[in-house]
Amino acid sequence: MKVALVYPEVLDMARYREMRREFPPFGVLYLAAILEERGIGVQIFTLKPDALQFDFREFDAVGFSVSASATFNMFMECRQRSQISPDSLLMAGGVHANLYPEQTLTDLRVDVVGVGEGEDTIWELLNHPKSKPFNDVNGVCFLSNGNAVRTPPRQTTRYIDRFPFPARHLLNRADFIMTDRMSDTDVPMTHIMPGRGCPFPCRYCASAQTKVQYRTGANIRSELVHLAAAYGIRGFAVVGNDFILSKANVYDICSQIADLNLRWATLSRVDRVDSELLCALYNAGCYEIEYGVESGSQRVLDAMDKRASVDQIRFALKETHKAQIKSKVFLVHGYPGEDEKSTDETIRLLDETGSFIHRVSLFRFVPLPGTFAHNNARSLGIRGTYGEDGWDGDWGKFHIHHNHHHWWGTAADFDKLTKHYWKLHAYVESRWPSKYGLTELPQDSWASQSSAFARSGARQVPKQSQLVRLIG
Ligand code: B12
Ligand code: SF4
Repeated sequence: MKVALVYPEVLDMARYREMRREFPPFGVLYLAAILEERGIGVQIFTLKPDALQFDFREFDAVGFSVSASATFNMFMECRQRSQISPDSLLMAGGVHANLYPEQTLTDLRVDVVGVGEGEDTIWELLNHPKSKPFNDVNGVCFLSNGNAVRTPPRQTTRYIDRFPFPARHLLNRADFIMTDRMSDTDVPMTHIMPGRGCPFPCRYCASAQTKVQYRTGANIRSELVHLAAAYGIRGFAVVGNDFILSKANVYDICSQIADLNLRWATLSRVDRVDSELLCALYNAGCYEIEYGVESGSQRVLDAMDKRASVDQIRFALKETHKAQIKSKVFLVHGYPGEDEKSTDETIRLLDETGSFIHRVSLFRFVPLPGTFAHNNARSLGIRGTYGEDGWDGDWGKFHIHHNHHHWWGTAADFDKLTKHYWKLHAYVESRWPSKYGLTELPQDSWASQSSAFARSGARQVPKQSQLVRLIG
């Protein structure tokens, strides 16, 4: 049996002029690994704005991995233009499909959508005759007599060490071994995913309240040892949600990997670190922590339900500096309620803590599908979201880099908000200049995705309530 797995590559839009790639798709790589382990041949196809059409006729099954809503238009175009055997099983999964299985099923015209963790689901689907209803496979959505039906949810695996390591060998080496990522050095590195899920409720993030799963230190060590032997990595970056959720897990990982002498970077919330933990991270090779700071305004942090305080931000940045680890700060400007005062509070905080900060990434707020903000758009005064009046069917607008879309407030409010954003942007650029002055949306992948959308005619969005019927 041969399976094609399809994922969209997007460029790192913060560094688009260098044509810098984002890092590899872990969903697809984990699925490919489990299938290969069971003797199935897998080929990975990468969607790019100029490569959306493939010949899949030799494959028994095609799986679309719709990892983010922003790329849904690319999948639509691929589905319409590619050649697919009528006997192939067409499947979809990924974050967007998990959020909107019925919409994905009908718009993408696939046989079945996997909802949730996919490793066991995809295996069961491939062993299931396409002609029979998928009632006996948990965690899927499919059409039955013209209605979309969902089967009972797939139980999430607790012990994720059982999954084989991502099948990176199916990609070109340059797609996962990178030399331009470790803070201005050319250390060969790759990305690894030590866990899945996040228990926090941040209202702008689609990872909120997902089931947390950890890999053990020993399992991560084996992956790193393999990556060093096979590809010569000397560093790695942690991918996923916030790394420091369970301190016990982080201590376990640090103690397991310290002697590998790898340089590495990770992500954290500000409220999860203390001096002892930072010391353990440093001793295990950690050289940079990327903090979700988001704002210097307590009012905005509270509105976001960030569950972190401005004092905790100060503490984390100072202690990280003391531990000789660099800090990168992520900011989100423009959550409903943001104004000049809150913008100034963020600038003041950056001013005060600036000597502890090595890099800053500034984003404008986008109500990403799957977030509290998206799901409560009306009460927050947000317009243009899926399922609400004014929804135009264009998923391409849910990207987060250089996104100047007007989401909430009047035109005058938005003008003010935009002015405040540029004020903060100017401060950040003056202190942590990016390689390029990034002021406009680049005319590359997102623009092409939007035109792909226009050509696809994907505006007929069925109402979820018309489609869902739960069977159990
Ligand atoms: C790592 C990551 C990235 C990486 C890698 C992306 C990738 N394609 O894997 C990078 C940095 C490149 C990235 C980029 C972007 N990302 Co991102 N990313 C993540 C993150 C942190 C983890 C994703 C992940 O690897 N999970 C682990 C894997 C194992 O799980 P998975 O992908 O869901 O796959 C499992 C199942 O879904 C299922 N499955 C997947 N595919 C299929 C297919 C079939 C057929 C079946 C049956 C099952 C199945 O099985 C898999 C294994 O269990 C998530 C947050 C999160 N918690 O999900 C955000 C997240 C997915 N990203 C997000 C966004 C917005 C983006 C960008 C649009 C940002 C931008 N540039 O504007 C781009 C889009 C890139 C793209 N190509 O899709 C949002 C998406 C929200 C939304 N509704 O759109 C998330 C949820 C983060 C957030 N802040 O809310 N991202
Ligand atoms: S922003 Fe970080 S802490 Fe908040 S829900 Fe998302 S991943 Fe979790």
